[in-house]
Amino acid sequence: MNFNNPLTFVASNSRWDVLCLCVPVPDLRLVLVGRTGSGKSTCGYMILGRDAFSIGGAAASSSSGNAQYCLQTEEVSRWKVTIVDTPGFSETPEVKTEIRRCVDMLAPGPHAFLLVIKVRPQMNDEQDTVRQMVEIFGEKVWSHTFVVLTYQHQVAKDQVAAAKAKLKEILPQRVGNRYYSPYINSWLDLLRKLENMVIANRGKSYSVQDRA
Ligand SMILES: Nc1nc2c(ncn2[C@@H]2O[C@H](COP(=O)(O)OP(=O)(O)OP(=O)(O)O)[C@@H](O)[C@H]2O)c(=O)[nH]1
Ligand SMILES: [Mg+2]
Repeated sequence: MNFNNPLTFVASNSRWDVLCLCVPVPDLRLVLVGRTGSGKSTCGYMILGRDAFSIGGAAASSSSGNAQYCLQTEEVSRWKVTIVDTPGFSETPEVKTEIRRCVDMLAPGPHAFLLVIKVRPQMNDEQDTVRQMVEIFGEKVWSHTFVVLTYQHQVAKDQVAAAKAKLKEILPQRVGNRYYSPYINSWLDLLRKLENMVIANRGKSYSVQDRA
C-alpha cells in the first residue's frame, strides 16, 4: 500500500482499503515475545506508562496465581491498548505451551507480536529466534510481527549497524522494515506504526488457526 500520497492511494486501492484508512483503530492487542532478559516487560511498562509487568524478575505467567501480571490494559492516547507479557523463549515444551497460553488470553487474537531483541555486538542467535517463533506460533506469525530493538542506546553506532546486518533473516526478510528503536523514537510513534500495520492487515488479527 502506498500511504505517502493520499490521491494515489485512493485511485489505486479498493473501497475497503480506503475505508480502513478513514476508520481509526480503537483497540490494539499486543503480545511481547522474545528471549529471556531482552526487555519484554520493560517495553510493556514503557508503552502503558505504568509498572504493569514484573521487570527483571519472575517471568510472566498465565497461571491463575499471577495472571494479572500477564495481561494489562490501559488507555494510551487514542487507543485502548491491551498487552500480554510472556516468558522468554525456551526449549522446554512446558514453556512453549505457557507462551501459547498467554497469547490465547488475548481473544480473539493479537494484532501484533512485538518481537523484542536485545542489540549487542555479538548477535548470533537470529536463526534460533526465527525457529522459536515458527515452532511456537507458525509461519503466519510474520505478517503480524513488529521488532523492537532494545539496548541500542548503549551500543556504538557502527555496532548497531553490524547487529542489524546480522538480523537480516528477520529484518527485512520476514518482517520488512517494521522495527522500532526505543529511546530514539517516542513510544507513541510505535503505537502509530502498529496502527498502520493493523490497517495494512485490514484489521485482521492473528488467530489460533494461524498456528497450523
Ligand atoms: N540499559 C537498558 N536496560 C534495559 C533495556 N530494556 C530492558 N532493560 C533492563 O534489562 C533487564 C531485564 O528487562 P526485562 O524487561 O525484565 O526483560 P524480560 O525480557 O521481560 O525478561 P524475562 O521476563 O526474564 O524474560 C531489566 O533490568 C531492565 O531494566 C534497555 O533498552 N536498555
Ligand atoms: Mg519479563
